[in-house]
Amino acid sequence: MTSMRSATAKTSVPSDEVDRDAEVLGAVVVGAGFGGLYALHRLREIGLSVVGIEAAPDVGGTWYWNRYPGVRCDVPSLFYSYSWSPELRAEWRWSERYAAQAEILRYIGHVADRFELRPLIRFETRVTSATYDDADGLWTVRTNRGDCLRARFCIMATGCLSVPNTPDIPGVGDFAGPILHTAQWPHEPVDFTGKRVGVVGTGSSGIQAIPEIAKTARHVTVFQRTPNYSMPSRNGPLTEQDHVTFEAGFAAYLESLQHSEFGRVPPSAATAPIPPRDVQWQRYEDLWQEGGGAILYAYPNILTHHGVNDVACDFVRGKIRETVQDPQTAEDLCPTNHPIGVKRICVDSGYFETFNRPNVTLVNLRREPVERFTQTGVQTSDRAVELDMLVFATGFDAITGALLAMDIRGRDGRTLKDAWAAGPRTYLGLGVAGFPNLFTITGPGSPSVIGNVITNCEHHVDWLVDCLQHMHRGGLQTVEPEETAQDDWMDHVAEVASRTLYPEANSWYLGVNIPGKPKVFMPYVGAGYRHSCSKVAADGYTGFRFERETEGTVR
Ligand code: NA7
Repeated sequence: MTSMRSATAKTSVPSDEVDRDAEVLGAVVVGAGFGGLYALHRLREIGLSVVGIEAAPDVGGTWYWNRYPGVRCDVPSLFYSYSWSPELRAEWRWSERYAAQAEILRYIGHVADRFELRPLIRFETRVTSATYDDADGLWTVRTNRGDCLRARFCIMATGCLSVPNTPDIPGVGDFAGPILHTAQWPHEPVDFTGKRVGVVGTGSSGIQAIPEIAKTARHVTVFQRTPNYSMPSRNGPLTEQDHVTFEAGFAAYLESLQHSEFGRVPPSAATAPIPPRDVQWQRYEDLWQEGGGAILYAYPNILTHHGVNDVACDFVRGKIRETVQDPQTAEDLCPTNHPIGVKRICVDSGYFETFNRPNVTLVNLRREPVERFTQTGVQTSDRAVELDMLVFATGFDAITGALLAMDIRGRDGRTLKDAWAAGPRTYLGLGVAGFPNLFTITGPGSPSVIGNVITNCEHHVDWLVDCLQHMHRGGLQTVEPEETAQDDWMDHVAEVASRTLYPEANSWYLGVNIPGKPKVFMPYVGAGYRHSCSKVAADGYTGFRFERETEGTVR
């Protein structure tokens, strides 16, 4: 039930720390990736004074930082685009089916220029804390540059893949050569010519980078802890006709987003039949030839039923064995400890073929663990590998990492770290009980990284803008989830995941890649998420409670 209550008079920000004469903003938006830019655009459009804060020197979010060789989006470019501006769609042309990072960054830069968003953003500035003041219902946002901003709303568009994970492997500090991380890649070209390069990690980033590095390096040694399922992208140029055809079907595509989406588990999964193995096999073959990650929607129950998923796993393992000439290397590259699709499926350009090159060696860390890094390379249980350069493709403290890196304090000074000590808790992935007027774009408990993150960002921004307009119309000062609604939602998120194969993998969806992180399945993988959000709004924001404006409220 939506409820109202009057503001309490507690102050969690000592008054001497805050410049109370400073201009009060409508909103601060943290992050200038796809979510943050759209939030800035929409919030300004509805008349809010808004400031964006971005740690990087430019827009782009994860696409600003991840510039390693071979980096591409695993969602087709035509879909991995903003949907909200017909003009933008009409004027932009993607050159390839799967855009490379540089082109995606150009696109984001173009959006920032075209919609004049850059002047709203303070670049090279990192938010260190955000503190809610019970006394006046405002957030105080501080940065590493000494800014102290006061705002009614705090929009966290900090991204799900923005805090790189560098594992603490013994001796890594002893290594004398350069150490690079795919998620913090240098801006100047990295020359691998004549170099012996070690790559740790075989998720999407490693799988994209390894074939490119191998083209010029003297030798690449791949240190693999878990093999992954990867599908060929069959990348290629896009034509004008491709864009025209896409636009012709655009309305239907938007409509389809309201229901179920790629990568989510539809209700029909529970009752869908299990097709005969040969029928499945042929379908997977067709999708393999088509390229991309479409295997995940081959059947509604592929992510819920081993009878379907196992056949897809066998199929991909068969492809790996067909492709990789050395039988032991092929076996080591075959994923066996998790179902397909329950870690984000990888989309590659010649990954498995790369292991046929004479200058590429696979080290299976399950059989041959790393003992330590040394000054000249890596000592495994079996051998010393001499290296000139080391590349960590070891992923991210995903989904919650960036939120928890800031000191966020809600009512009564309670920290988000404390509130999420046992794992993240949100209502719809949009807000957190006890943290009024704070919104999380693609937060934990929402589909977030499942499917197309851009459309997920757009949906969250549109939802919160509607909510803000509802508040404006009703003279409402604050909004926050009811604790019970949040509990029910998180139970639902967990229950939906438990009916799938997702929990069977040690994935970053569960947080298990980060030592000490609570093991909680974070994304919402049910269908009908948008419908749930719309219904909550249509029913008067059920599960959220509001406080009324009082005299002196800043609007
Ligand atoms: P991922 O998918 O988290 O992959 C990270 C890889 O690094 C994965 O193979 C990990 O093995 C490996 N890893 C992590 N820590 C270690 C240690 N200590 N030793 C050896 N290997 C390790 O990150 P990506 O950047 O590739 O992709 C993230 C998302 O970006 C991707 O899903 C797309 O959506 C885009 P593990 O599997 O944990 O055994």
